[in-house]
Amino acid sequence: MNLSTLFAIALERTPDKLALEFADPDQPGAVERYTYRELYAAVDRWAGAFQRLGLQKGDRIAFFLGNRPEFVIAYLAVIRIGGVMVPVNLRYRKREINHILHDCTAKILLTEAAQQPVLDELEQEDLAAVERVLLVDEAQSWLDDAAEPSPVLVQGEELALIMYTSGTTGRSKGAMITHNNVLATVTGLLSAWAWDREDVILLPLPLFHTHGLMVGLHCALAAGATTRLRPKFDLGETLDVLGSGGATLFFAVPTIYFRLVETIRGMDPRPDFSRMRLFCSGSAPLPAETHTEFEQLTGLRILERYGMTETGMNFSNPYAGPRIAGTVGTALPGVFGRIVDGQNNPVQPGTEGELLVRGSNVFDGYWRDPEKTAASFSTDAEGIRWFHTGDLARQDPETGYVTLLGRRHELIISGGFNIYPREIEEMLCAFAGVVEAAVVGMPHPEWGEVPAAYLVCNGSVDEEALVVYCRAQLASFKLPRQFRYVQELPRNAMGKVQKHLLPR
Ligand code: MCA
Ligand code: AMP
Repeated sequence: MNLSTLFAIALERTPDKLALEFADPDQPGAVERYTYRELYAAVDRWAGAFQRLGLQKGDRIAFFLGNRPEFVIAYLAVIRIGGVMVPVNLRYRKREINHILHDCTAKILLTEAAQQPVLDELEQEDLAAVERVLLVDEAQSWLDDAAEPSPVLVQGEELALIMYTSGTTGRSKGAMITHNNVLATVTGLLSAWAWDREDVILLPLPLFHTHGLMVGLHCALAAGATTRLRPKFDLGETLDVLGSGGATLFFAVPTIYFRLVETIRGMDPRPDFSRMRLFCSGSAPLPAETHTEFEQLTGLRILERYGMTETGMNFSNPYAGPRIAGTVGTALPGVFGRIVDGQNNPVQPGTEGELLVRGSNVFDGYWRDPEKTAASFSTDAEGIRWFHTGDLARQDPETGYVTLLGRRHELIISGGFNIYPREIEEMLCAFAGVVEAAVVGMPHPEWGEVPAAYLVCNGSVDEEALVVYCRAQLASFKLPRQFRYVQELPRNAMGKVQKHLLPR
């Protein structure tokens, strides 16, 4: 079994059912719709075209593409012929894109005309490994109606995706995700959340990340449900669609629930979400106040779950049982979790430790990085290999539910996007006058956390120029929201910066 064979089930059972609807709230009236039959007919054409353009089994194709039907069609075409899709965060700039294109040696860069300003920044050197840059807006020139794709045998253990995660060492690393990994997460979620072909999901989350792609799109396609894809989250349209019975499912990050609560609180009458059967939250901790107020305002209790790029989904509150605020519930079907101490020995329920997971959902390792791969796994006394999530957790002795307490590493999560301080610190230290930098996450009601930078400078630093410099080098969500100037950074006897002593 591979992903394409799983998705083919819906095509066989309900070919004329609506698979995908795409609408851009900024362009009212322009709606694109595809039944399953139409969707997979387009997938065939694109798969044949990619083969003619030289994409072979195992080749990487980077997607620098917004949410749109062509993203879905091209992705399904790529995995159908054994290609490996490498999604790139649309907010990334030249330096971040360059790293990914070089690291995965992408043969093709698939993008769109709307990204032209960023494409213009890319130089020959950035695209050295790339044989072709294709704009989906010009697809008609390379698609051929007549050509059928040649069949390719794709095994479950072969790669479907390389997804780049923010790196603790400053540069992101590619998580190798196989067809089997995705199949494990998708089949686990289909049963855990009772997906049904009558479901309709409103999906404004970016398809370049696990939440939108794996949890949203994959499950909908596998269930034979309908996806109402949007280019981005739009508060007004979301309330219109969900409040008029236009969806049964909505998945979002806490920042989006925060915005929904802020708005619904002032609405009279309140929106009618009676057709909705499931609101899910993940990617960052959902504050208990948001969870509680959402229920007070709507009568519906959000289901919080926990996942990672490297593992897909791991834990979930129950669909049918009690959903407890501040917890991520229990392990999903096929996933095993264990909380350990510093020596990797399991701790008693109620005790804090690092959460390890294993299961078919867990990725193969980091692309061309056996050292980081080895450092992320450990083997227990029975010879079983566990992945170290880096998340600190505690299991409730009564309910068995797990609460996440923080992270072993310094990851900052802002609005569901990950930021590693080290990457920003290295950038800041390369700026004239900055001697040392420490970046920390400041609590923020809407974004969860935002980065702030403590700087030790040699003389005065032109902050305006520093901001312009950061904007040119970093995705905008990584930009420090505050710069604080200090004489020195607090250090311990070993000389290591004590970030917890820096005021937040
Ligand atoms: C946008 N901005 C942000 C963020 N998003 N700043 C901090 N954190 C963010 N997440 C900034 C932009 O850079 C811009 O700054 C300004 O806000 C307005 O941008 P805009 O695009 O209009 O923002 P928005 O549309 O309001 O976006 C907010 C959002 C979006 C809808 C919450 O960030 C989003 O879709 N987040 C979801 C991310 C996601 O899917 N994560 C899942 C990862 P300026 O004006 O200065 O340029 S997968 C994962 O974590 C695991 C596996 C899991 O468990 O799911
Ligand atoms: P990423 O590598 O971008 O996929 O982010 C994965 C990280 O997001 C996890 O290791 C957690 O730290 C965090 N995360 C995901 N879901 C939750 C959640 N429900 N509560 C708290 N943190 C979460």
